[in-house]
Amino acid sequence: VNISHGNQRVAATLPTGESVEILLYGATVVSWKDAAGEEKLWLSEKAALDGSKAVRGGIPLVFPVCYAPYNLLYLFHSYSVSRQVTPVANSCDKQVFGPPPPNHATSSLPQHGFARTSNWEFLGKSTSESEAEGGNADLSVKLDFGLSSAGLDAETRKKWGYDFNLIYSVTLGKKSLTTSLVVTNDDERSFELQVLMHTYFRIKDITQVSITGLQDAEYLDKVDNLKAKKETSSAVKIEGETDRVYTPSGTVAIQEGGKTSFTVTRDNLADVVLWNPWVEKAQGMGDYAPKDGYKNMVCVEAGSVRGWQTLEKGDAFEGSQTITLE
Ligand code: TA6
Repeated sequence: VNISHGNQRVAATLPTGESVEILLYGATVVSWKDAAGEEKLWLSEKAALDGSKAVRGGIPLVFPVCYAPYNLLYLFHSYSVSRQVTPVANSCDKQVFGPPPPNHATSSLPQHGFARTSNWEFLGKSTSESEAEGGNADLSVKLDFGLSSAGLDAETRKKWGYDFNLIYSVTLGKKSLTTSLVVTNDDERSFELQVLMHTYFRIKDITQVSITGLQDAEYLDKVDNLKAKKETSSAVKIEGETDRVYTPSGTVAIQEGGKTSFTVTRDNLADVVLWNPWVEKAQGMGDYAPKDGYKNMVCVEAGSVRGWQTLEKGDAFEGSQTITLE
């Protein structure tokens, strides 16, 4: 396993050719290639890679808050209650309108929190061999990154002042990539968190893509005034701007032309955000290029974003996703 650590990034290559590259900025995975050197993640040609803003593409890490639809639903709800307009009465009320008061501890943080725009430390690597069929050992390499409250800039500390520690691990295997986050609460108080692994998958042609594993899952539809719906399709197509928070029961897969390209399994991350900006939104993002890039990407994002996880002092939260190439 070849590891290079420099120029604010860490790269690893397996003897069989697979590779991964992570910026210390945001611990953002910016490249994942298979043994043939084919790039599996979508990265905007205008993505800022100099630490000036969150990376447009790869796998940005969203923590401690995801301004997902439910947040807007919460604001919408409190707005409608204050205006004595009947609030959005729907099945997600109980799950979505959880305990947080209107001015939640994360409310003054930037969109999608501070993890993806903080400077992380490279904590080191470990390799492991797993017995593979046919006796040849499957080598994998795990790269660990750390961010703690002590490492946060003062301005962010002021906005969200809890003592915490994050360890984010990226494990590259022959046919898989696992990203795992461990959050420990080092504070005297408990705090609430959300996490989302905002993966931009590279695909050849969005018109040939369908997402499976979502059937019967409830979802919040951000492009249809946040209505709570139930997925009826066994293969969800992307035919326009799509922004949904699903709570699927099992493995989700990305198919191209009916053939599975990726499967995404989750551990302790109940939700999956499905996002494609489509034409107008792609046009409106300054760091989104090429403008027709929406045809070559789909975001399938494993996370815990509906409601909040409460982390008691001294406790740890762990969530991970494993993406497998089929
Ligand atoms: O994950 C979906 C989403 O929340 C969309 O609503 C859109 O805002 C997207 O993330 C990109 O957010 P960003 O802050 O990276 O521009």
